[in-house]
Amino acid sequence: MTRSRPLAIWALLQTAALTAPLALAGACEQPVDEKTVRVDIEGMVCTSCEQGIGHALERLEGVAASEVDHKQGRAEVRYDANKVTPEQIVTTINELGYTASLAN
Ligand SMILES: [Cu+2]
Repeated sequence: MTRSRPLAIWALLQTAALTAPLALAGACEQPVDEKTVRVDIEGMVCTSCEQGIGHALERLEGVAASEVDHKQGRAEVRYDANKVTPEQIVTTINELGYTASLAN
């Protein structure tokens, strides 16, 4: 059986060639579907409120950036719609003790 060894190596290479791209595809990130949502927030009274909400939002996976304005009582949040929903953003703010709702 002198041919079994090269054959085994050939089979191994074939397997590697077939599975390597698949493995890479699996490790690949989903495409980013970036969106912006505006949230009305009641209960903010100072810049600490803005910062607390901003930090909480940016800890949410999928939130790219947020701008929170306590004077206007709103926030603008950039997020990846493949990772997080506007509802999760609203819930996160509500859990901090504010009253948030999606702005139209
Ligand atoms: Cu405050």
